[in-house]
Amino acid sequence: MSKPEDAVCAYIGLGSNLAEPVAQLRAGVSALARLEQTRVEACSSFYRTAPVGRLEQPDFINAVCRVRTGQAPATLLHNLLEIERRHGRVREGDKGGPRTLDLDLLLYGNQTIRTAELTVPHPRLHERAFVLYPLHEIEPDLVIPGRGALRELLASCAGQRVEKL
Ligand code: PH2
Ligand code: MG
Ligand code: MG
Repeated sequence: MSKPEDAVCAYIGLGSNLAEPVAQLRAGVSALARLEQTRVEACSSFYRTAPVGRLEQPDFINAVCRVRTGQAPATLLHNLLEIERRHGRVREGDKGGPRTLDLDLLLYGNQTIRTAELTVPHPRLHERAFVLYPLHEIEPDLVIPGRGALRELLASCAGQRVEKL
């Protein structure tokens, strides 16, 4: 990292429910570790989770990584989308449907970002057990900008099936 003092802590959600999801997530974590100016500091366990939204699709495998990065949010987003593409992600008619690899920028420091391309914190993160449980595993005391304590958000989605592998 060229200027470590500029590096920011960011959280990335990983998800897959197609083409060997566990292998997809492992490859996703490796790809994050190869990003420029970026170090993977922590990775949660992998979780088997019930699909949220479109229910008629296979269970997902989900995880969350904490990275320290010198990349600006838009650059990091661009690179996450590029990794998804390299892992066979096809986006036509994708809307919440099955996917080989999904990499979501969940949090970028304590920043709130709203551009045409990117909303941070991720707009649905606070209501999704498949994000909150792995996030809580690696960062139990986290406070989500605009949403409050992660610990308290967890309680509100306790009905969603999430099983640690
Ligand atoms: N991703 C979605 C929609 N629904 N459900 C689970 N369990 N895990 C996901 O990663 C997921 C989802 C859209 O990104
Ligand atoms: Mg997603
Ligand atoms: Mg996504």
